[in-house]
Amino acid sequence: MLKKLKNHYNSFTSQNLEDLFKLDNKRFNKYSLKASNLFLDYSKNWINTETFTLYEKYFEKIDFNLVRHQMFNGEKINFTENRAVLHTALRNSKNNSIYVEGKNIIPLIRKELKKIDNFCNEVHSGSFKGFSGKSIKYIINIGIGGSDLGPSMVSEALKPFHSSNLPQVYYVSNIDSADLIETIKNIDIDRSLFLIASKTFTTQETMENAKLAKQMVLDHYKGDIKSISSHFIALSTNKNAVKEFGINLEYMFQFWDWVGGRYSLWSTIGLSIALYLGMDNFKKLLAGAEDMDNHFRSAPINENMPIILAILGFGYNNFMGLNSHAILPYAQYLNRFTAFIQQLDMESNGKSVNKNGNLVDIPTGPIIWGEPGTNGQHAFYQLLHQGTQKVPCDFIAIANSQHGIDHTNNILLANCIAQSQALLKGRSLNKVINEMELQGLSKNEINKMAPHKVFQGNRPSNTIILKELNPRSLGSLIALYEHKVFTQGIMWNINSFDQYGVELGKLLTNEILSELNNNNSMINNNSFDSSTNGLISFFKMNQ
Ligand code: G6Q
Repeated sequence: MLKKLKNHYNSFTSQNLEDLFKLDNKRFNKYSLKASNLFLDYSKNWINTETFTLYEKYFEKIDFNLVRHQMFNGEKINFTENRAVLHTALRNSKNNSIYVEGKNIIPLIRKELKKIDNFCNEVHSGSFKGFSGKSIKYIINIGIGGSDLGPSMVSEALKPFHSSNLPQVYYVSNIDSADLIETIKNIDIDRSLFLIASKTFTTQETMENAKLAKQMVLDHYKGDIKSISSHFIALSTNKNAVKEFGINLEYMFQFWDWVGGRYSLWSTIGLSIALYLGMDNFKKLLAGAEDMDNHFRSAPINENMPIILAILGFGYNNFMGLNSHAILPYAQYLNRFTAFIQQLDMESNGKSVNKNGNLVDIPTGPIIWGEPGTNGQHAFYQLLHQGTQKVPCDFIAIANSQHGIDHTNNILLANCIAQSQALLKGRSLNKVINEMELQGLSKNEINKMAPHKVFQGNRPSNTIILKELNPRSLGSLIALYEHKVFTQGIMWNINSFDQYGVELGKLLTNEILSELNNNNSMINNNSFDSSTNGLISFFKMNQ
């Protein structure tokens, strides 16, 4: 099957994307679709009806429908960690029973959601008070990776939905103390609530930052330990560690091992979102994701938005050697969106061993990167247009401005459309020469300059449009990418839900840390290479 797909993609190499439009004036209509609050134009890609026919067969071969069902149904598809993968259950408003190890988890989810709701009411109404009796105005989420990127991206994206009577939110993730120190400058401890967000409650960065914050609060209240339960709450799966830290278990918000870190914003890890934007908005975010879940579960392959994105990426990565993918939101509020998708995609599908334990013989997850437009246009787009490698791009645009300033919004949208058009059409040598002749340039000048002004074009892109950036459409957008990544994981036959690749660095950090912390000038660990030794010594000599 993969051979057939390879031959199919080989036939594309002689097809210029722009010519596909010339051959078929209905191409845009054929290769665009609306689904759950989003619109996708994928016409500027190598794709045709045969592509879908071939992938339909491929999906049968890899039992795609079965694995998709297994995920939604709570089977332990994360087999290396022996866990179900059920972030979709967190936004399931209908189904009354999904079982994990014989236990229906839906009532557990509802209970925790209700707890979030009640707590938001307490904080928003001012009945939850800090140790000195003042209401809460500042939320500081301390967490990293999956316990930070999702909530911080959503809070940034939906800023216009924050009303000024709700608390402000800050996110501290980096072990570099600058992160916490700079945040503390903005807040008044009497009115602050620290959310310690950690699935395991053992992550070094989060626990060290949490301890620092705890010490600051204790110093502020002259060492009175009772102050901690008024200013710290926990979002975690690890009751014992939360208790040991000194957080009142009444204010521990639970989630479960079947929620992966990078899929956890829908769980109690999203508490900061609900506190900052209000519970109604948090529920709309969940509803938007559920819209996309329903679409993903039911639409046929050629009308299924996440599957279409997955197919396109799979084809580029595997058969056309395009191993990098840019996510380019034309929306300042989506400033952190690419960073979020980067983790979602690269941590899920950055794998080189398949489900059978063998090394893969095809490329898996691509490099995901990008920045919001139009800023990126003045930075790295040069390479997108004239570099030696083609980079498939996802442009993400919002039809309506958040602030009713249509004039600048249309400039933004025009830029977005122009970029995908330029990638498609390019600018030929003949066209460049004609333009230069019209400008009255000499033959010499034209010969010297013209090659540098040529754009090859023939570069693929998608454009995803949200009518408005609101909780519901954002929920759908995030779930779109979650399901794209899931689909590709099945296509590559890898486990998208573990992340052993982040373990080794953690292990080595502790060995190096003990060398950095000891007072000896000699390094005790003789298993280090000379570069590691040299770097440790250099730091020690310069501290
Ligand atoms: C995500 C990863 C990772 C994780 C962080 C934080 O899928 O597992 O980014 O979220 O390492 O882990 P804790 O929530 O356990 O602190």
